[in-house]
Amino acid sequence: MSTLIKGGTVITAIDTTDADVHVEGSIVTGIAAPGSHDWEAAADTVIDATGKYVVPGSLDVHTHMELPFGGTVASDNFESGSRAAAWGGTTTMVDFAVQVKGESMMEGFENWMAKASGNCAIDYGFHMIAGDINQDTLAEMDKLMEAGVTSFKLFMAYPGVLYSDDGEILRAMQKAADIGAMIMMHAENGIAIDVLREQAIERGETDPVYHGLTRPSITEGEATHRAIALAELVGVPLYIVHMSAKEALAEVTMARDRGLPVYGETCPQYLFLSAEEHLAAPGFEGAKYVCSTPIRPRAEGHQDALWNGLITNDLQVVSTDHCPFCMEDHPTLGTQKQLGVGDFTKIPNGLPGVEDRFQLMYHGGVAQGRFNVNRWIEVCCTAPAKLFGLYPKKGTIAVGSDADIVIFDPDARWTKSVDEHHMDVDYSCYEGMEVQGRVETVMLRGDVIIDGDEYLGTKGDGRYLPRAAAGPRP
Ligand code: DUC
Ligand code: ZN
Ligand code: ZN
Repeated sequence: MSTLIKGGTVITAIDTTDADVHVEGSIVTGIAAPGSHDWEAAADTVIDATGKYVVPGSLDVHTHMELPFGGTVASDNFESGSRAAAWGGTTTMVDFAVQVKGESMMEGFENWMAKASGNCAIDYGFHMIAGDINQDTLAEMDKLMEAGVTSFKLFMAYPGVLYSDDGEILRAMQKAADIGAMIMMHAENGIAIDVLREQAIERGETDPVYHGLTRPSITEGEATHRAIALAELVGVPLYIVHMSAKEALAEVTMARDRGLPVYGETCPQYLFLSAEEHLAAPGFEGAKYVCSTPIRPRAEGHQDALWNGLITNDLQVVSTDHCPFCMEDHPTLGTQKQLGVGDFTKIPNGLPGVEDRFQLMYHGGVAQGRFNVNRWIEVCCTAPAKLFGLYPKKGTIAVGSDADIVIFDPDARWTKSVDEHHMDVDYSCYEGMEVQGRVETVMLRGDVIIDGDEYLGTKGDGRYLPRAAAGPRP
């Protein structure tokens, strides 16, 4: 089965070239000047991409499909969430398997494998959330590396649930350094935040806006500083997830300037939404935007700092932290965001985004003139693939790479709405937003799975991706 994609502009993190792309089976087998090779006659399928961008399928390396959280479960399961990802031009996701207290890491990994396998529309891998660090579970990290889980997430937030103290963090970092793994950090001072939350509730401050006010940016900056210090002590690569605070970005920037292998990720919600407009929306509306780290006040300059961090490469990756919960009762999962009516601490943390990210980043990054198309591909495709051991199989268009390819219309203008998205959640964070740039066709390993308005894939198309350790520093 061979496919020719002709007439388009092929964009990678480095190059922008008018070229034909030849695909044989699941692999890219040729990239050449338009019409210079006689591929058309023998091709089983010819896709005309004239006037369109031909870009790599993107990677979302931070999703939480069907994550149990705060007495409910994220509303997108692996089937619905991965299909929605495909609609948005994402062909690889790396989700988080969770080890809870009292459980082994392997149990956590096997549980998440069972949820995902046979259900995903796109290729998938796992990071491991280490929720119970002790001598036995640390020893298991070798086994996880063998299974292709080469990154471990720790929490400085959520005391009593997923929280690790500094000693546990240090031990996990030491082990990760020994075996060549990456440490991912949810960097917020959860102990301080818990005090602020308790005090707010005592004062009767129960609305969603207090979620953000009790997780001030200084608590993210402090935790980021501490995480970097511990990682430096041990000599382990550190990736700070879902950064929303300028103070945290300043810490990552300083660490990188000192030459440390420290990396930063942000998400569209921190680039496009604000505490003033969204978290502080009237009534219970702000619950839609409750996630951790929180969406921050635009007036404090966090958004501008984050965009700037993407421009300067102090931030390397844009992922989503996709973890949706419905505002009204979910048909099978029941009450979700409304668990927190009258008490913001009970609002499940998380919001939808897996379908939005790639197109939004074109809109905000390229169409609005902040960076060029190559940087868009770098932060959404190439850097995540490199950092998480999937490059060059994923994250670029090159001879020998998987034929995960998106045909993208850079001129299309459309309005985002819950009515047109495919995520299993009853609102869009970007309702009514007019955007430029749209995914038209999506190919997963040589098969077209999205063609305009049609989903052509089948449940279970996605394959598990055992990941290598991160390569030499990207
Ligand atoms: N943050 C969220 O908003 N949801 C899930 C986990 C997390 O860290
Ligand atoms: Zn987190
Ligand atoms: Zn997360």
